[in-house]
Amino acid sequence: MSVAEARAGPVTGVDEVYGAVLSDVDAELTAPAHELLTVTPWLRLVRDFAAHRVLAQVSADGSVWLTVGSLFTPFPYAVHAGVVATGDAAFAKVAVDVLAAGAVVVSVERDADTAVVRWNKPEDAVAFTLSRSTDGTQWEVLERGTRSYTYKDEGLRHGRRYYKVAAQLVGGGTRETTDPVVVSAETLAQVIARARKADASEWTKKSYAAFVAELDRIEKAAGEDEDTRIDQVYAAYELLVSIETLLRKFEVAPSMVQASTVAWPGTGTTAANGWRAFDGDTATYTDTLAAESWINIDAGASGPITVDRVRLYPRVGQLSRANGTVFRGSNDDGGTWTDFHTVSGVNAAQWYEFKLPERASYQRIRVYDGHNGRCNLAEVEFWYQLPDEE
Ligand SMILES: [Ca+2]
Repeated sequence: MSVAEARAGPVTGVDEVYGAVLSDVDAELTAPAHELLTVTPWLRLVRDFAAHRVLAQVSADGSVWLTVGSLFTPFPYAVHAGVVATGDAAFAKVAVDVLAAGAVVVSVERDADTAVVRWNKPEDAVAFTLSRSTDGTQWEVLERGTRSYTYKDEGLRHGRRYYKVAAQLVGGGTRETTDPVVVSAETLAQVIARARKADASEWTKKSYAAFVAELDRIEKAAGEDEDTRIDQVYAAYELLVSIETLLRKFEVAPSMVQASTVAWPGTGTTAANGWRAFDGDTATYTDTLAAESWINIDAGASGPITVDRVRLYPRVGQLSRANGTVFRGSNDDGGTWTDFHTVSGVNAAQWYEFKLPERASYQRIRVYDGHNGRCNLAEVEFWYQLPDEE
């Protein structure tokens, strides 16, 4: 490992009234074969003093920069900055530069086919106009007079997009970006590589196999137009069918349910008290009379109850009472019980879903509360997954 150091402090002649001195540190990284370093051996740190922000940018050629990181750094005006490379890398051609005071600095990031354009706010700027070009010559205005400092531009699947920003100044007039930023769409190889990283467990086996087969076909169709093949990869995502489509809810009927006591302070029946956790209404909840209590669900002829996921909605106003609730099952008429899930992490009035590490299947399920939560659950649901057939 080696270290390159560059000093970026105040520079004589810069108008400090603006307080927006921007310092570039350009460095070329040389290192053993590493994909990212091979593709983008240039690194640049841009410090926007006024915004206390440092941008990390990479480049293939030292002229077109893509922002890959950003850090809020509330340091004084003058800092001595050291730059360190981890791993077996070395810096070469290190240079420090200073941008004009009050400069409009535009940067761009890309996530798949979305470009995110960001710019700073010079002190004398009141609004901004953002323009885009696909060739660096013909420009179209995307935003005029905006007070935002960011713009999300979707659908970047081919070619390049250039962006420039003009600031409207408080005293009238405008100041434009010195250099437009440019971002390239992913290559076909990158689009395919990203597609292949899709998590197979999120999709039905059959649909995932069709997706992979389509990727294989596109990859082999070397004679076809590259842009067409990129569009085909995006279209292939439509073949994927979520595994969630195979989930089914076990229908709990009122006749299956019984709480260990009637409802607090002593009303109704034990069946009615238990049913409040299954009646489909998040405003109603089971509320027992004892510190140790439970709700039994006996599936009867509809059993067993097969469970891959438990979903629940806590009692609004007593959210934490859901935590510590134990789900247990019995196949010997309640003689013995096996715990299969303990609730934790509930702290908001919302639905919670718990994926069981392995399937539970029982004739009877008990929602057990030994922590004085009074079985205060507004809704409980048992979900199972249909077989995922090839
Ligand atoms: Ca309810």
